[in-house]
Amino acid sequence: MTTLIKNGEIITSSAEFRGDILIEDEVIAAVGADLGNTADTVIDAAGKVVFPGGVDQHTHYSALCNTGDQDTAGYETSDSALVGGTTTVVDYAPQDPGKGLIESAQYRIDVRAKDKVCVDYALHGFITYVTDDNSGLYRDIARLSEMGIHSIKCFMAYKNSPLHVDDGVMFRVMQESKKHGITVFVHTENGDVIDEMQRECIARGEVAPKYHAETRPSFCEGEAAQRALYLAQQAGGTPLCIVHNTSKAVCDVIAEARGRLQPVMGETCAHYLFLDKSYLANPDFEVASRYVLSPALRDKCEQEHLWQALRDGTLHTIASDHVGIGMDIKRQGLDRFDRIPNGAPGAPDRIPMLWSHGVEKGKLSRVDFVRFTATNPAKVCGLYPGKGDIAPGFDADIVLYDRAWRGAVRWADNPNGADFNIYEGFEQLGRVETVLLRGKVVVEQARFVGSYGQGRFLRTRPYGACYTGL
Ligand code: DUC
Ligand code: ZN
Ligand code: ZN
Repeated sequence: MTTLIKNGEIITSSAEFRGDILIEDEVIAAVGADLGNTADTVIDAAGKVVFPGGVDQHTHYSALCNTGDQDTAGYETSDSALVGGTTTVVDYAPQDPGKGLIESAQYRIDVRAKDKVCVDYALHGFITYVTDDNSGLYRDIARLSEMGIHSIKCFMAYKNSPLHVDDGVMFRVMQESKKHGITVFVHTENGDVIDEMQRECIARGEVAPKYHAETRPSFCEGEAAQRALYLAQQAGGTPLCIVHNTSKAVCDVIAEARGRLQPVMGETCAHYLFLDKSYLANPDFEVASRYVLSPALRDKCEQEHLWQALRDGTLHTIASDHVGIGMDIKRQGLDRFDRIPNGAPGAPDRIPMLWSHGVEKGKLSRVDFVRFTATNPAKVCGLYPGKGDIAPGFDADIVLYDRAWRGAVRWADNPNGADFNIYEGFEQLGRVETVLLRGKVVVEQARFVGSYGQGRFLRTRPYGACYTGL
């Protein structure tokens, strides 16, 4: 089965040119200026921009929220990520209650994702039950590699919750991870300081959503990153990826570590580039609580620092931190901001928002857009080569984007598993028109035409970008 995409404006991680892409079965066979007209299917891409399917390295499908006992929206809602141009996610696999990392990840593949997932997916291990005896945890880290998992997340925030990983355990996790080719993904916020600030704030009767940002300032992010990096160095040089960076404070710390050649990669998320903490100040809880994310939205001036950090190589990837929770779950924190479950959906909007407000506004070159949304995440997560670029031998995960389309972001146009969209009403320049997943058309005229369960579990390679370079 061959497919030919003709006459597109192709953008790869290193070049832009007008040309054709020949696909044989699931894989790109050739890319060139004119590959003829002979194929089982020919797709006319004239007037369309053609780029690799997005790789979103940070999503939370079917996962326990950080407060309460409810799950986020399931893998069947990843259809909307595809409609938004993302063909691969690297999803977090938290420990299920009473289960270890391995058992939880296997259950996720066999039950949670099976017959539902629409995108290809890899998994990050995710420590959510630290106990007094963590020998089982360390044994599981040694076995993650056998399952094709080469990353694990530690939360330095959320003191007093089962998510919190203290410095001692994190240090041991780093040592074990280094031995087994695993990159440690760290949520760097100082849990002690945040806890203290939150308790003082609540005691003063300051309980509205806007205090979420006031009680987790950016110095907490910078300090925790510094500590994590120092510990990783002492643990033997464990590769780190510092996730969802929001501020100059943390970017300066990452830049300094990279300057001394420490293996560390930096991620930011689309919402930190386009939203700021004024959204949390909305007097209507139903609106403000949508923007309770952690780390918190910052002052607007931080956005420029993040763009700069992307351009200068301090940050490498732009993820969504997609959390499909609706207002029924957000309302758990109606009387206290610290009880509002953190996170918001974003996977479907990452590509259109970055194209509209990054590329079209001159913040990002087209090639950088491809690098930050597809190639670099594939590298960081050990999926490259294979995913994240347009070149012979890569999976034929391809987006045809109609630059000329004009409209606005509307939840109703691409429902995301929750009942709101944090970018509702933002101008949208262009839209994802067609998506191919491993050579098969799964989005046509901006509508999902694939099947539930079509997504494939992807085994990652050890140490991510340490071998592929960034
Ligand atoms: N961290 C995440 O990575 N996602 C949601 C909430 C959080 O704290
Ligand atoms: Zn986090
Ligand atoms: Zn997250």
